[in-house]
This record gives sequence, C-alpha cells and structure tokens, in this order.
Amino acid sequence: MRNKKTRPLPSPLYAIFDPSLAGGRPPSAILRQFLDGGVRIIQMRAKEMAAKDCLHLAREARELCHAAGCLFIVNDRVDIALAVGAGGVHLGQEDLPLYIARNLMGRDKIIGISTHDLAQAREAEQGGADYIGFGPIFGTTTKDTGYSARGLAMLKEIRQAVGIPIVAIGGINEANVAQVWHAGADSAAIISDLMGAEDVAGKVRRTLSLYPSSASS
Ligand code: TZP
Ligand code: MG
Repeated sequence: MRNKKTRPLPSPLYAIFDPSLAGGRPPSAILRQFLDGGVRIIQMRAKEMAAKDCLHLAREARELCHAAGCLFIVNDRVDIALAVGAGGVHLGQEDLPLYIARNLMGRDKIIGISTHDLAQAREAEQGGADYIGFGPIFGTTTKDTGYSARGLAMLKEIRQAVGIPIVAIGGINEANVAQVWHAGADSAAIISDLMGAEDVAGKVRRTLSLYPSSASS
C-alpha cells in the first residue's frame, strides 16, 4: 500500500456527464450548466463514442472544468485522461487494473474505482484508490451493473470499513440524495436526474442546497 494521504473530494455532488443523454442539446451547453450550478467534480462517460470524438469532447470538457476550478475525471479511458490532462480516471471492475492505471497515471492523479460489495471496496482502498464508487444504491435504468440495489444499510457498512472517500451511485436524485449523504457518502454521483433536467443548472443548485452544510450558501 502506498504511503499517501487521503485527499478529500472537492464536492458533495459528483455529476456524470454522458453525451448520449444530452437530448439533442450541445454537450458543452450541459457542461456549462453543470458548472454554473456549482458542480465541482465532473466525470465524462462516453461509452459509445469513437476515441477521436471522445478525445475532442474530453479536451473541451477539461478546459471548461479547468477554468471553473472543477475536477475533471474521465470514465474508463486512461489514454484519454492522460491525453487531455484530466485530473483523474474512473475505472470499473472490468477495466484496467488499478496498479496498471496508477503506473500510467502517476501518483498525483485521482483514480476512482467502482465497487459493489465490501470485498471490492477494501481491495480498492488497499490498492491505493483515491476514492471508491459504491452502488447501485437504488434501482437505476442508466446502467445494468449486474448487482441488485445495495441500499443505504450497505452503504453505511462500507462507510465503516473504508477510510477513503465514497461516491455513492445508482438511482440517486434530488428526492433521495440527502439520505445518501446522511448514510456516509462523501459525494453523490448522479446521471439521469441531472442530464434529464430541463433546467440543468437549477437542478444542480437545488440538489446542492440539500447538502447539510450548504444551508446559508
Ligand atoms: N454505476 C453504477 S449505477 C450507475 C453507474 C454508472 C448508473 C447511475 O445512473 P443514474 O441515472 O444516476 O441512476
Ligand atoms: Mg468502466
């Protein structure tokens, strides 16, 4: 295990930007709305996109994020994360192993690992992940993870078991996000409730305003 201090995540809301859910709107317009609303972690998830298009979009997203002081994370693609100078990469259990990604990315980049149970969460922490994703917390139609909803009780268990930041994911929305924070998640990852909103910036603002310490902001 490497000797590195745990870094806190910069925001309780972890917005996932998936261009396939843009609903005909320009992807950059959605990114700007995320940032205007106050998101300070954005992950780009473009599963269906050709590498070249993904690179262009990631470069644009990285520039917008950088200007706004927002951490930019690329899903799956270590190559694209490195090529655009992203802040980090997010990897699932079937992606490149953590130690390979760490060798490629270096110690200063953020690496997040998707986990679905206690063993995976512990393994990711011991392997030097900067944070874990954990879920699906609730039912979701955005991704078939092959796992049933993990629920808030399991999230609490994971909170007891690992010291690195936890990003809860799966079926989280404005109506249930407070429960997820309350159960110990450092940040809540949301895709469809943000991407599907008509007023994306407004949705982000309302969601963030539910975070316990943001009462006066
Ligand atoms: N990993 C676990 S659940 C999930 C991913 C990528 C999808 C979450 O999407 P939504 O729309 O916020 O439920
Ligand atoms: Mg993946």
